[in-house]
Amino acid sequence: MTKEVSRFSSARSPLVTIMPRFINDFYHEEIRNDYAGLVRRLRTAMDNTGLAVLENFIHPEFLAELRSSVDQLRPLSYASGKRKPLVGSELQNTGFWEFTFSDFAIQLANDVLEPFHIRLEASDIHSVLGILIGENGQDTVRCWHFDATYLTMAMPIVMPPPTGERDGKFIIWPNVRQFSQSAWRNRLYSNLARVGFLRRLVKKLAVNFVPGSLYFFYGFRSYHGTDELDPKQLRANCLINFGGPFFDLQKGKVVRYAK
Ligand SMILES: O=C(O)CCC(=O)C(=O)O
Ligand SMILES: [Fe+2]
Repeated sequence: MTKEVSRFSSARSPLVTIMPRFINDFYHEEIRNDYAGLVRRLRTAMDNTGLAVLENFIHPEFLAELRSSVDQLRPLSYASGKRKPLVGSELQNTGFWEFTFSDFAIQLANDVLEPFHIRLEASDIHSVLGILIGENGQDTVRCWHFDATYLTMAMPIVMPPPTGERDGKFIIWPNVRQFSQSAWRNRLYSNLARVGFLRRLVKKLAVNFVPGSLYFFYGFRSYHGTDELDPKQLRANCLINFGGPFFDLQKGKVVRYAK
């Protein structure tokens, strides 16, 4: 067995000794004793409902740190007048970076995706911090789309109070297509989605993200986006993006998705 295979084996917990500080205390036992069960639970929820959740997964102290990073980064996001999602080195030296490139996050993503015969490396992971506030923060509202990713994790940091109206819900039409590296099929589905066909085909979920919880969905397979948002409200969400069919193709990796 090669080193890489054993490293990403889902059979045992990767975290027998060191528990990352971003994980809330009451997950430690489950991760130590039944990591494989946690992975299965996530995969089943993603397959069956389209969205998996680890409630209160982020340690409160770490979440507080992320919140202060949002406050610090906010001016950078609006420096040009228009909103700019923060990516790459802009997130360096923050908890966002620490989580994104942790052994835990990459191992969890690989284990969840294992049945598809997908292998991710650190260079396949890209985080985006979206800070929405004011009229300039409205650019992404109701811009439904597919992500390019196999797996997207959403790590909400600040969310408007869930009043039921214009509270920036996350809307998802989950698993409306399979993973594929075919360019024509990709275009076809994007067009079908744009004209509303796929949206009529499956039931959508509308979710008020809760800061501290961690959400998982198949980005490439799921049409989704942010619903209407009161411009007076601050909404900050970090998306952690894991690989994708066309990124693999660009690298010369042709993948036969096992399901
Ligand atoms: O924050 C959200 O509601 C989703 C944003 C999203 O899907 C994206 O940035 O790709
Ligand atoms: Fe997205």
